[in-house]
Amino acid sequence: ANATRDRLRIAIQKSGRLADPARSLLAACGLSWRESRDKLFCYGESLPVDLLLVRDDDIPGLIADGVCDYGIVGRNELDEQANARLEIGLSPAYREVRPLGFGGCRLMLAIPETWEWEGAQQLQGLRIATSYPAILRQWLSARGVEASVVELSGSVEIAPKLDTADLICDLVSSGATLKANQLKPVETLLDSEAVLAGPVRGFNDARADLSAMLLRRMDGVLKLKD
Ligand code: PRT
Ligand code: ZN
Repeated sequence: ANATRDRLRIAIQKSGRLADPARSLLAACGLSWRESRDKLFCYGESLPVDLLLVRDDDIPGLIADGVCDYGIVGRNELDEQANARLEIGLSPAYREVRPLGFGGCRLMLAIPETWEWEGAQQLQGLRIATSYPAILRQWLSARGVEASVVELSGSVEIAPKLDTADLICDLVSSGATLKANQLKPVETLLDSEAVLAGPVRGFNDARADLSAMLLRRMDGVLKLKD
């Protein structure tokens, strides 16, 4: 994990919502690449900064294991995996370095439209479907609520209809998906957006200067954006 390297390696989503904006941001920082045939690795040409194209779920772990130095990932994914690591006694091993201003969404509790929202205590004994079990468990325990967390990797919003859960905790942007499933958002657990995630400790090799330059350029690009 602490191997010396003279190139910087950044993990980004291969395809999905964050893939294009992440590449555009890095290109705006002056980076250019030559893609490998399998399209999983992009070799940095203008600077020694390479890209690894992966599932977003893999990004926190790749940084924690030292396989990648930085990653562009949703705060929701980063926090979920940090909480999951804490639950088993591991330190996060990565941190949020910069918010990036795209991929905005909120992790919210949503209940059937016909219910009246009376607060967290109402959740006692209920079943909540989510892809973010660690964040949800943390939120519930901070409020002294015992509910059962039903972990689903996708299609969380149909769980109440299928009666596999009473309500859900899911990402919301426009709210159209909730509406289409007769659900209404009632509490925000997390305000999320894409972030640059990086190591907890600095580098003691060529990556230190590269990293400083990348952050400087990124700050310049982000400032231009707002
Ligand atoms: O394949 P891979 O595992 O890499 O991709 P993925 O399918 O896990 O992720 P992807 O591409 O769907 O999302 C990547 C990141 O985008 C998420 O982790 C969030 O940080 C961010 N993001 C921003 C969102 C949304 N907005 C969003 N709306 N991720 C998911 N959604 C879902 C939402 O849960 C709902 O089901 O999109 C649906 C539509 O949302 P509404 O509210 O506009 O209807
Ligand atoms: Zn994913």
